[in-house]
Amino acid sequence: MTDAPPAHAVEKFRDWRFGLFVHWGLYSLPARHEWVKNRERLTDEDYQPYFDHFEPDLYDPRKWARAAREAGMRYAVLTTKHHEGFCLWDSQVSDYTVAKTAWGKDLVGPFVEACRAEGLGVGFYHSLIDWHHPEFPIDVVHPQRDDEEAKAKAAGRDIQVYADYLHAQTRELLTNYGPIDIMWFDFSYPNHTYPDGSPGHGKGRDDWRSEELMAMVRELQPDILINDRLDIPGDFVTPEQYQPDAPMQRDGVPVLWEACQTLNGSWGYDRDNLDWKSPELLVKMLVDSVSKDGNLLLNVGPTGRGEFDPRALATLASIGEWMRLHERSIRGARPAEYTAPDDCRFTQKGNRLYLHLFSWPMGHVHLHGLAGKVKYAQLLNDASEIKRIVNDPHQQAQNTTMGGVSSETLTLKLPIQKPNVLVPVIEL
Ligand code: H79
Repeated sequence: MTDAPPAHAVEKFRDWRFGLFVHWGLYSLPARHEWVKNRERLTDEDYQPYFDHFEPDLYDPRKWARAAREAGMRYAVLTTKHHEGFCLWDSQVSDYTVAKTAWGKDLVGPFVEACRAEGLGVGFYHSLIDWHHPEFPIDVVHPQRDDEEAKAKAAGRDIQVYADYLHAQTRELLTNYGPIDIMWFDFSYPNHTYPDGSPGHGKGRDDWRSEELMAMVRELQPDILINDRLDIPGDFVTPEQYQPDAPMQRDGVPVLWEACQTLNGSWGYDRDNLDWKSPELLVKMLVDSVSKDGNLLLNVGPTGRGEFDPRALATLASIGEWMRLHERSIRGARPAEYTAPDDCRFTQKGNRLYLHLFSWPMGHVHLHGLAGKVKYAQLLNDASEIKRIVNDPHQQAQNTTMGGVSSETLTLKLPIQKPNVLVPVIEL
């Protein structure tokens, strides 16, 4: 047993750079956010119709895996169980599973097989929170405060009985489906203070028995990477709907990280939500993550019938077209040792430097510290040459037309028209 994953597993994860998150469960039927049970204070009885009508007749995970692969993703993480408590596999310790619905069969196994067939790494998301289990003390009913309703619901419940269940389910998932690359637990919220200053009761490592759970995960899957939401340090950190400012650190030391982002602000299928991010913004988020040595895990919430809806597919296809032309600057890439100009991001692979231009400059772009270091420059999308201008302060002609640029600076002359790609990349 080890307390860290092997180096080859870490490097594989870093090289992937881009993955698919899938949030799928009973909440896909109300189709108004995966927190609907909590947000709308739905009782188990209110929620029962979604269990009764869950019948994903169009489920074909090969289609999901192919869409991910074509978008340039290299791994996929599925919600085996979200906060609602519904299990997408035939758990032996629960009746609240897909096996007990009209559909009647495991959804996790086919997902794992589809990922493997498309060459994708496989991850399991598993909720620590469980709004269905009879021994889980629900203490977040109202998002702004602990309230009497929550206290009444939590009374007499024994979280250690729930922890046994959590451990048993994790064991099933990591025993029955072969090698799994990522375990993504969600989430801890140690005792906290609400915005109004009132104390909030939370859950953390003692509730989940996190040390013991993590040891079991490593014992069952020695190469797995475990995220950081058990309220003890994990193998990678997981900023949620947030791009960090710089490569992430823990105690001053660089740490593996993965940003997770939604397509439209909801993780579960949310039919009427119109807050869709543009493919351009999503590519920028991917580039931004890689430029800071992180991954991007981009979420799709499939419909209750088991399909990615057309808006999600169109977005993935646009990103895939960009990735087809620019994969070189992303896959296996690392941060660069140079500082990028305003509104640009650098990535680096070997002796190639990739300049990603988030806005199109005014005819030239200035690269400080790169004079004399670049043998050739080209647009990545069409391999068209980009002319380099070395700023020599001794040359009178240049001084009059291009004054004030340091001799350390390499200036690139750009076409007036922005290339017709979401984010242009210049390879140096
Ligand atoms: O699965 C997706 C989301 O459903 C889940 N994580 C992603 C991957 C997620 N939803 N919300 N959060 C994570 C953070 C929410 C925190 C809050 Fe609270 C819940 C703020 C108020 C209620 C926890 C409990 C912190 C304060 C009280």
